Amino acid sequence: MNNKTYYITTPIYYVNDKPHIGHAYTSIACDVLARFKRLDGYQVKFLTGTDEHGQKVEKSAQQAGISPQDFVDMVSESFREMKELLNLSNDDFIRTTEERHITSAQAIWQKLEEKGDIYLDTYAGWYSVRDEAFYAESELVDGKAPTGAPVEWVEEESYFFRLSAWQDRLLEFYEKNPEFIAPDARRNEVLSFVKGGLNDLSVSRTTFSWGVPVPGNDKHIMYVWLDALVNYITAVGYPDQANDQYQTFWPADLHMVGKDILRFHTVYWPAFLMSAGVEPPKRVFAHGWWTNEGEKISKSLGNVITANQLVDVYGLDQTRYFLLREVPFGNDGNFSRTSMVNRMNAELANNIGNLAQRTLSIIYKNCDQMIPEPPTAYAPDRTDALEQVRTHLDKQAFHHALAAILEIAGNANEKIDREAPWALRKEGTDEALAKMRQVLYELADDIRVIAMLLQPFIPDSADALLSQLGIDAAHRQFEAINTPIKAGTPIHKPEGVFPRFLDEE
Ligand code: ME8
Repeated sequence: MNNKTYYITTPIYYVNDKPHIGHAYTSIACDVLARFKRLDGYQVKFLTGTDEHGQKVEKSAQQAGISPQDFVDMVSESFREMKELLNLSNDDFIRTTEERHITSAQAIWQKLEEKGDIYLDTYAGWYSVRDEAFYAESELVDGKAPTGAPVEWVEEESYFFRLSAWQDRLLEFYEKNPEFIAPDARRNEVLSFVKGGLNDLSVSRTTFSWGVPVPGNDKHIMYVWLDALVNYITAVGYPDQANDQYQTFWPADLHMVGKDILRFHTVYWPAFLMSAGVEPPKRVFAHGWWTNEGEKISKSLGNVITANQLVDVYGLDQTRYFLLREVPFGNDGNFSRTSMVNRMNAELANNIGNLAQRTLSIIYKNCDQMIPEPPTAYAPDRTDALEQVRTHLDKQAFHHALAAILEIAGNANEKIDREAPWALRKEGTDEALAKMRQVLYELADDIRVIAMLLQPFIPDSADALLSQLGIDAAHRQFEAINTPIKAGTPIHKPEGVFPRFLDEE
């Protein structure tokens, strides 16, 4: 039985929109971590899915002129298709309209109620449908939500969650779990928000019906955020806490979210869970926001970059690589065609692709189409390289992890230029040919390590490289990082893995 486990989640996406660069970003980041952990010997659960209730979705269905159920069935499918499109390795895909989830959401509601944390009153205040969030008068900026979303006045009977009573326990929880909120700047934001005092939270609505009915009073439906957050425990079988999945995977190791939904995940969610007697997740990482050529991405500006467009124009692994390489994870990022093309050409095509193509072509032509025998054994300790990548990824520092891998490629490129195996072959003496075999063997093994470490980021291309090198599946797991490539392994005629992008514009 494997006792190293890892449970990672994306937010569940609203089905009011097609998947775009932002959704792709979060999902790819999670996929990289899930793949890394699997290669590192962990039993992994990677969850994603769709958030299908609430006023925003109901409105979108009305605009589309179809029933909410038909609408969510249709749009959730385009999110499910991200798995194929982006080569995601999620183990489950949850929809909040599923029976398993409705059971789970109602069960937690009953727990909160038994605990005395839910009471009936009247809500009178502002609501933003776009954000699916309640706002205090004092939070409004020029009559709008702080996010810029329009707000409407709502006055209706509502159940409340006694969030105010959880202030001290939340602060104590943050104190005891300094890794719970990342990056640090976000942690500070949350701390000062909670220290400023918490109001009770309205957790039900009565003026529309597209949601989970409140147990015992189906005039009310549950607030979409309470409903949505629960997905993370539904997927491990809640309310059954004795089952295998729950026992193995809860508490989750990481909820990955965008900075827009930090408060829901780091204030409301742990409060709900503690109230229900469920352990909070271990960590929430809030990443930054993408703009397009310097502009905020929005439907109304018509500058939304869909996940499909990215893959069609630039390629799948190129997209995966760019998104995690371009921006220090946690910061905001700007998408531009120029920087995308530069990264693809300079780093994937030149730095890694050429290294592999040059090395393998010389081996193919001059070493009987097999990995040559090196005169001197070459088995450097690769533990440190792996450890560096692991440490960076445990902090969600994707950009540092990639930089560490590129450094190995940089060193190998220096080696090939310095040792010039083509010149050694030309020289042709026994001594020169022995040296050539040595250099080529070393380079092949360096490429093996680079490709192994790149597997989580660019799975198809890394697979192609490892296959060219004749590395079998068992030797692609990280425990085999120190098993050098076998001399005598036949190689196929090498084909370029990273085409250069020729910009017609
Ligand atoms: O908030 N840049 O769903 P959502 C980076 N259903 N990331 C972006 C982005 C951008 N421009 N735009 C979107 C919801 N994202 C709720 C979540 S979870 C229990 C419920 C990503 O469809 C980012 O991860 O609005 C953000 O948090 C998420 O999409 C919001 O997706």
